[in-house]
Amino acid sequence: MDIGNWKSVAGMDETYRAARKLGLETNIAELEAFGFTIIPPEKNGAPKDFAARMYQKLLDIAQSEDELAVDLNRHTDAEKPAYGRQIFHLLERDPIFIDGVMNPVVRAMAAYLTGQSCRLFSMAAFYKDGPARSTPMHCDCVGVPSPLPVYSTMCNVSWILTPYNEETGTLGMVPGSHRLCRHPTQFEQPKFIGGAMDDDLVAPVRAEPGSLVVFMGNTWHCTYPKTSDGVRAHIVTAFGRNFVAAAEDFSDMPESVLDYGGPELARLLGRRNWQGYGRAGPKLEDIGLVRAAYQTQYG
Ligand SMILES: O=C(O)CCC(=O)C(=O)O
Ligand SMILES: [Fe+2]
Repeated sequence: MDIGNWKSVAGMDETYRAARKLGLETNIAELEAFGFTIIPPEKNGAPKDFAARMYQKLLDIAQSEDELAVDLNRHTDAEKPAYGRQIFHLLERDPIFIDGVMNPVVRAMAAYLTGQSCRLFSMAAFYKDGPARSTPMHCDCVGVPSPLPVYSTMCNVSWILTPYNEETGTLGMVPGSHRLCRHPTQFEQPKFIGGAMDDDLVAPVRAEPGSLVVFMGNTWHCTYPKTSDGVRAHIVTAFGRNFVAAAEDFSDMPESVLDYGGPELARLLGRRNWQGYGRAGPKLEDIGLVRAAYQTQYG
């Protein structure tokens, strides 16, 4: 059907038309039904070699950055939320990471899940070289108490950079868990992580490099133990609704990043936030940017 400029779903009309144009309607149906979807490389809206170039940049950073400069990497696997090495604050390191955020498919999925006024929450690489333990079952609504809102407060749009399957320690999703609106309890760890939950409640993500794995913040996920040698990596572009404080502090982004990404990147990085004002109070135009979000969930 034709999607009109429908006031009752203001924001979704435009987002849906964009998603349809990009061939993403099946992915939206999968997100609704299962809480996650895999967008294959041919639909990722990027040049063919994009994921390979992004991966090469990540490898360069992994080699040149002191792993222990990242606080989480100084802790034992048993203490930290995700196993393996993490690499943060990527945007300023190469324009390819900015392209990874501004990609039309990434943006359409982020707007579908967290509204057009969504902002970038973080961009981080999950990087594992050689065998690694599983990351326990969790959902990405960090700090949001249960019951979680039925709509997504957060979403995860991840660039898969290496082959993802059980042996390489892929993500394991619990299909349908996005409707439970709560965090998993300690009893909801699968047997392969040492818990009591049947392993067949978890669906492994099988994806080629260049795929985008997209899931709602409420969707439960973990990772399979990595038994393969070599590197397995994905880069998360996480988005949050306009009222969610970003995990990452983007205030030190060089002007060159903002010039490259343009006004929409600046907005995504919080440069137009109405929150955080001083004595002069918030700017009316910036309050105006989130007004649509209290008319509908899609603005
Ligand atoms: O790769 C991992 O170990 C964890 C990944 C994850 O939880 C995520 O991308 O949200
Ligand atoms: Fe996660």
